[in-house]
Amino acid sequence: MTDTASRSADAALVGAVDHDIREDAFPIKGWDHVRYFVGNARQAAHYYSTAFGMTLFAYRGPEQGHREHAEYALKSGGVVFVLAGGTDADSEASRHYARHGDGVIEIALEVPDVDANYAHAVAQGAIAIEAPHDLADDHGTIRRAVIGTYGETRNVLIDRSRYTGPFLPGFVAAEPMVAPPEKRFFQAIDHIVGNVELGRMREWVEYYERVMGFTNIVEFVEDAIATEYSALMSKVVANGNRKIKFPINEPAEGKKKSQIDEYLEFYGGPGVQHIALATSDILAAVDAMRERGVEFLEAPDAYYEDPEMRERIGTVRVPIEELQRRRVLVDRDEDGYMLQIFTKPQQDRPTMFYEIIERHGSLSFGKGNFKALFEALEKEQAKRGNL
Ligand code: TYF
Ligand code: FE
Repeated sequence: MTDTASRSADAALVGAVDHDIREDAFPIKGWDHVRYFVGNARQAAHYYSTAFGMTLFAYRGPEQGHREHAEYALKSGGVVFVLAGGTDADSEASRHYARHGDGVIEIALEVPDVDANYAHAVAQGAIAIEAPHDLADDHGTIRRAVIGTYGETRNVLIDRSRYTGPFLPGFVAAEPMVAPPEKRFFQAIDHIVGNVELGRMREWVEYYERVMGFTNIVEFVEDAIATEYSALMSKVVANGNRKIKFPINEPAEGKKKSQIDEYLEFYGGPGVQHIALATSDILAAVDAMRERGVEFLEAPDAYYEDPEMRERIGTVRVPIEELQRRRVLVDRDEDGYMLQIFTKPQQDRPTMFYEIIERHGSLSFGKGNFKALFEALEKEQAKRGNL
């Protein structure tokens, strides 16, 4: 999909490391796309076009003989989202939407050999959903297989090396819904986070370790984020080159109702909690998205005026006041620093949200920001009457 130069630029953006893909039991080239089931795909596609600066490039629906769903594929740099809506009450998307509201159904990964990855995963006890099969049209062939993960979420494996069409077989090229922004707001997926039930985090971490050969890269100390602020536990698994990162959260007993319990209750089970989108200019991205009506969680002034925080953060590429004006958070570790901000939930239910992240060497997930972040999150939770 990308040439060598842009591939290495993306690698820096998401904190990837050198890795010999030939020695990997479950080689992955990168993220392919994220597919959502939503209540109204046409309107959602318009929102992601206007508010997130994404560009519609492919479509399939009843006009193409795809009777059950209308599907809109949008991109921003290397990020591809597919929004699928049901065309009648019995469509898969309609049933999923009735139960969960808008949410992620598939996280698709591009792999060099679908059959080899699938065979490895299933031999290691993966939930088998669709064995490898070909999807073809005039533009060539896609090899595809599906394995299960938390809740109803699926991991799709895709080999697109023999395909030249606009997206996937059945899709036709589509014109942008609105003029694309001059400069895109984000260009790569950094990580995708799942929320699972109390006591199940370890199982899902082990699942990715066993089935996909991922490794646990960050071990959050339990009480660093549990009890004191918002009650959750989190572990991150990643593939060999660290391009694919899956943090897994579970609720923990705390003083108040866990934000993870709120999610599980309103989503109706485990699912994707947030997608972190990597940008090379978080200030411009946040300004543009706010201007287009996206709401972000707001860290208090005390966060920026805390001398201990200033000491720990040191110098970053802009004055702290520029971050404070936009409520962008900053964290530093031994490898560098990162800037991040979180949207409020992006659908009627208090379920999925987005993170915008600009990395400068750091592979951190913002541990130093948990207090400020979770206090801001709890304010929203209290407004909803769910704390
Ligand atoms: O992906 C992460 O782990 C960070 C931290 O509700 C985080 O973005 C964890 C839970 C949450 C918000 C952010
Ligand atoms: Fe995150």
